[in-house]
Amino acid sequence: MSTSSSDERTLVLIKPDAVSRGLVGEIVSRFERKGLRIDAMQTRTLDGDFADQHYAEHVDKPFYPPLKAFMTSGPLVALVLSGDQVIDVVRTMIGVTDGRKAAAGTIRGDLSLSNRENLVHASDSPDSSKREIALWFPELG
Ligand code: FUP
Repeated sequence: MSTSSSDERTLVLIKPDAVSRGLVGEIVSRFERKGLRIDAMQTRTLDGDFADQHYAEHVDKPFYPPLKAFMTSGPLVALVLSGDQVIDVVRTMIGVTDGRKAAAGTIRGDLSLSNRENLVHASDSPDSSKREIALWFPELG
């Protein structure tokens, strides 16, 4: 697989609903077939403090308590992916937040019917990618 110094990185989480539904292989396979590179991949179970750090921008929102309960409910798989324009490419591949509204062909559009249990997280900008990779995989910094 070709790489270049201009390749970006992004932080992806395959959330607890995807793990419990046996969809990790399906989701990782989509990223691999796209041509993205897996730089790190690890199973983790979050505690509440780590969830608060990851979702710092959402901790005061009304939907956060059930989101926190969901994200700490079981193991998830964290990945760092790299490739040309990987941040935007992966956001397009996962679809909009609400699985009921996400386009067919996207991960959420094909596999989720929920606005909360929507299978995947992916960094939404270079700034969030940098922050999230430093939080999840400080050894890659
Ligand atoms: P996204 O970037 O698509 O993951 O979405 P957001 O950053 O806006 O939201 C983060 C997570 O909060 C979503 F993946 C699911 C959850 N969420 C809710 O549970 N309810 C909402 O109304 C909005 C988001």
